[in-house]
Amino acid sequence: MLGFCCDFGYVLTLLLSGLFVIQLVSPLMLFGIFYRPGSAKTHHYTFVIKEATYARLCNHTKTILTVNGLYPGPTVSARKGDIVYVQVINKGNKNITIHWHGVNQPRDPWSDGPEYITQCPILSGANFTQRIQFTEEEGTLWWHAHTEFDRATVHGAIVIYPKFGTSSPFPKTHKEFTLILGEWWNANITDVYDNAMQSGCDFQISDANTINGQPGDFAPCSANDTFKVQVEQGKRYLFRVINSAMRTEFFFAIAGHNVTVVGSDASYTKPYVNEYIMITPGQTFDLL
Ligand SMILES: [Cu+2]
Repeated sequence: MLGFCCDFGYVLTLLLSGLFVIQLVSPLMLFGIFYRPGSAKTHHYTFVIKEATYARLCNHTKTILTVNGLYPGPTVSARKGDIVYVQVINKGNKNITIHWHGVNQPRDPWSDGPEYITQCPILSGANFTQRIQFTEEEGTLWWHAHTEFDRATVHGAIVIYPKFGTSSPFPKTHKEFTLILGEWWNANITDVYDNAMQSGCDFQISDANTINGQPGDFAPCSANDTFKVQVEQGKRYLFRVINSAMRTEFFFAIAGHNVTVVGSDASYTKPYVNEYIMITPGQTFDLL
């Protein structure tokens, strides 16, 4: 009996100490399994919001709000699992926010962009650093201003590559291109917004549709500046198509070719072959 008691106590002590060791070790083990040095990176970008002069459609020169003077704005690129810090310096003439369209931002919605919903706008003359974590997203998204109609010119692509050691579930491509579909107004975009708000009528229709900020070659005075890509016959290309338009749904096709949809809104899809895609504002498609 005594022996049994001792044995039992001994076993219990062993068990308890074992549990303690397991409790102590398991987080370390998990840490060891999932932590790969250098696998996730931190990136830093600086977005200076400022006015810049652009001319489209037969010298309709106007001042537009931009990031770093660029229209469309700079591409943010990272790998899945990475964290990006964007310091937004507002040198524009109005308050603004930047939104990371389609990024989940788990437990960190406070710099997601929608003005007066997840954050106050960044005042003219102020700056604010926003953190974007790519936890689930892989493929193509975009960022844009989230104040009034500012996103008409304040927008750019987000490209999220697979983690190191993993690859996209579609055949390798020779090269990739980002195509941001958008709209150009000859009028000041703030006036377009204010007129619609004051009258209660629909927004004035844009003067041109654009690809990477350029109207098509059939638009007036635009043939020389049309966005062009060079491709070689027989090679496979990835096109990241983003609809940054304020109000227009687009049909997009490549003459003489079918397109294969392999992703949408930073998620891979079952490959789908068609002659064209229909893309709504805010949406992205990855096409082969
Ligand atoms: Cu959006």
